[in-house]
Amino acid sequence: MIILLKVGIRLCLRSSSLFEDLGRDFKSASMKICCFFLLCSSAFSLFSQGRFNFDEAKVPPYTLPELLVGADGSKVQTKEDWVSRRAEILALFEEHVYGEVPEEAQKVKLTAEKGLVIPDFMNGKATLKEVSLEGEGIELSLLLVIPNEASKPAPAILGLNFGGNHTVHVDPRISLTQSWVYGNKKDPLESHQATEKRRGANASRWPLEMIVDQGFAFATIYCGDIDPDFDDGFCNGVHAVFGKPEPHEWGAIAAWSWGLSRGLDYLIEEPEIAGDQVGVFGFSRLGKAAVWAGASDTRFAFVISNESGCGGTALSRRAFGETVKRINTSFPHWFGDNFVKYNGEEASLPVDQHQLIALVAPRPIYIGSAVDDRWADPRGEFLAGKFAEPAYELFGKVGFGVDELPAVDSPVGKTMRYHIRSGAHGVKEYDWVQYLKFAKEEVVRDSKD
Ligand code: GTR
Repeated sequence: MIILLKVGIRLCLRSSSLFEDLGRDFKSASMKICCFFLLCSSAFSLFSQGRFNFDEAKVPPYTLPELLVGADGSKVQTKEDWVSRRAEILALFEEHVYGEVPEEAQKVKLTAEKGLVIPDFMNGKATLKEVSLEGEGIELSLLLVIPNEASKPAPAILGLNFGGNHTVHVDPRISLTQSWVYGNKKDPLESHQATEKRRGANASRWPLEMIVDQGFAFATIYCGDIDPDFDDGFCNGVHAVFGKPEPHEWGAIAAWSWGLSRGLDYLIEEPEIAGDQVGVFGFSRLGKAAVWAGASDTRFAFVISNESGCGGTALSRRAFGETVKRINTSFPHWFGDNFVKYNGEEASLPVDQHQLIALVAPRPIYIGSAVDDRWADPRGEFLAGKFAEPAYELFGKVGFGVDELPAVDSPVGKTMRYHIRSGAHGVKEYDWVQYLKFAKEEVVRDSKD
């Protein structure tokens, strides 16, 4: 909107110099109207942006729901006590936030149909396999990259991608997705069908060589194979297969998480993958899905959240950046319909996101923020991790090990880790260097102990 404002002012100035050149009477009514509307819309946008708080000093006090006190008031003191408290928290997130996965969807077993195999992928560093997970009219295309040199079975990282599997690497042999894809300003894609143009378009987010060089396999599924990311009243994707959800049932984030679990079903059976060392990774909206997948499916050995923000690892009650009302308004299809009740009413939510992180305990979790990604509330992500620490402590696990937000580009913690990277919302090489180091230290090493 700053740009709009500048354009509006520039047009006003240009129109006034035009009068001088051409005479006052020449000023066209349409020019005036155009300038007026541009200025009004910029002012309106600035006003609405002002409804979101980006000032630390203006965050009002808030009280978080108890982590280690059961619904009946009993105190959780041991990891044995945690079992029932964990179940209560999980049920609250299902009911009020992400929505429950319908029973038939929980029971589904997809069949793995093997497809393309490229044994010399990335100059022979890895073998690429395409596997189609099918059943009940669902077809999820999983792309798997297995290091050729590393010891097997290999630990793996599974993450959803935003644009189709062909966008994660430039190799022309990777199949183009057949699912609905997003358009953008440069390439509006009115048909919403993938084209060659986007091959490798998101490759910078997926440093496959680095992942493979560190001995990890990598697997990805396009989120649109599970549920296309637009509001269609829950009529497409897996929602179409299992029926229109009730208000307490799944939105797109829960559907994407469900898809991640179907990917894991396959990886557990894949002989070249260490099924007990598969972590889940996600960025932004797909980071929200990754954390919910890790929280709800304990078979995921570790969780990596890259700037998942509101509805991910940022506290909802902390009034900074994106709010529950805003996310439900911009993306009405992401959460279960019950979540709308908490628009502007974060204080009455029965849960907050520190409890989501606690659901991952005692498994390792890495929360990555970026300093200029204020919309996602980096401090709120750090604090959610901090307030989840007591659940990890029940298992003798170490949390971040610091009380204050660390300096930029200085990761902290052990089983629970956190960094605030310099720069904006995105996935950078810096992030992956930390995530792989963490996974090696916390997961691969542990399993060999
Ligand atoms: C934003 C949304 C965020 C985040 C992001 C993304 O517009 O407000 O919650 O998820 O999109 O996924 O890119």
